[in-house]
Amino acid sequence: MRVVLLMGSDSDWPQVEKTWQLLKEFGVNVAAKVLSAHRTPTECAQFVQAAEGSGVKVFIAAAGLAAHLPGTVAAHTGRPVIGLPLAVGPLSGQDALYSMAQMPPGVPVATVAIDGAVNAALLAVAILALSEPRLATALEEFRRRQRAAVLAKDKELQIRLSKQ
Ligand code: RP5
Repeated sequence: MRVVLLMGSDSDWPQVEKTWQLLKEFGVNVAAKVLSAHRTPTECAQFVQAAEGSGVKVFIAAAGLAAHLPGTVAAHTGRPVIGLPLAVGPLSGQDALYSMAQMPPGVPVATVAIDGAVNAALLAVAILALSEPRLATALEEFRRRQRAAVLAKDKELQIRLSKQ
């Protein structure tokens, strides 16, 4: 297993499913797990340490509200931790974003946008791609298709405008 996708609650799954799907599309071996920094602190620490020992390269931790999951994961591993703040509750994810982004010096969390499920997966792939040429090639291909899609949309727009 190369990546672990942790979430603070099973209620988070609809917002993190895209991360899971995209990692699968890249052929990344990923496991998903519900663990809470607050509700299962002991299990969280044990799981992260065991995962690091079994060769997990990157952790993605998604949570909403006072989202301490990525910070807790980062406290227990030196491997890269990607924080995915979720739009949950009255503050719509701003609380989770600040919790993840404002880590104290010494324990970094690479925080993506609120509900940034796609970029969480792409960042994990980019980290793995540093040592896996197959993923580097796949990432280049992803960018190539993305570029082609934007250029095609612009072409369609120009055609529509030229008819007005
Ligand atoms: C956070 O609290 C979870 O990540 C979730 O986003 C939020 C609410 O969890 P539930 O009450 O739905 O289990 O820890």
